[in-house]
Amino acid sequence: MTLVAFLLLACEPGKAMTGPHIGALEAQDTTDSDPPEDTENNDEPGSEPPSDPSSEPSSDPSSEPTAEPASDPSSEPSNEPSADPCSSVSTEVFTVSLPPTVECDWGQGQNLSSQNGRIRAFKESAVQLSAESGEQICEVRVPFSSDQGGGSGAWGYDDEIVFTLNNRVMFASDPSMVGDFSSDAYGVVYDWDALSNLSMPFSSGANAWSAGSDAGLYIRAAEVNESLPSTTWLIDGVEVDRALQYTYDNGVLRMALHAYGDNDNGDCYQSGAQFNIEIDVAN
Ligand SMILES: [Ca+2]
Ligand SMILES: [Ca+2]
Repeated sequence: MTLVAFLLLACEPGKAMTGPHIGALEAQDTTDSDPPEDTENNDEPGSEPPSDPSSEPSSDPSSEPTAEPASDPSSEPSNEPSADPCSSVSTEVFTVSLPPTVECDWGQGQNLSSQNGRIRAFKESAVQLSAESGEQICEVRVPFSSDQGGGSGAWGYDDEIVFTLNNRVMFASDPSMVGDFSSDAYGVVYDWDALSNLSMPFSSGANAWSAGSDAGLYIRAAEVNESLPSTTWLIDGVEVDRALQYTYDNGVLRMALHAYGDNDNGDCYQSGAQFNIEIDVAN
């Protein structure tokens, strides 16, 4: 194992919810035949993604798109013959689990006190993987990229939600939430200070913002402790790759859900998501 996964949970462990109300967003394309360590084993009818053979990656995983032989005759022939560490990789499959959150901690940490109609508090559910010293992450494949076909399942949130990849926004439940965020080479940078105390959109999710071109994201706000069966996470692969460049540059991969509230019991709710990712590490 060359990568270490650990959870950064804002929710109190005792508040982690289990039960039939909690859905799990699962990858549509699960190429790993071994079942991951899924302790929740959700068997909700209708929440299982269809096994669509057309969602299989069309590229042979052994064909290593990152391997670039020095075919350019103008390149210096006297240099080392194989300088690209990613010319030979090993693929590891990780099950990413973003546990559910509920109930804002008003006035604690970075949270503001409760106030009706304003974005006052958040709860974060995050996973981070770090390469060991000297290890090079060559490629990451995440199901929510349009390059991988997306992931579908039962999922819900209340009042609003933002999903980030390497601290760059992949989607937000309302466009107004990203309006004050800045951008850099990796994408739109998440910034709680720019988001806090804005007017709470109370959006349905039908007008959600996603990075890049609309690739087919489908999210909807839910009642607390409920999830909606047909959620689809699907983000423009160009923007996913842009955010993943941070991982290739820094050896760290982080994904986080941020759920928001204004003043109600049950705010800062999201029902939890789970999916598999593949990581190519240089041999
Ligand atoms: Ca309220
Ligand atoms: Ca609320």
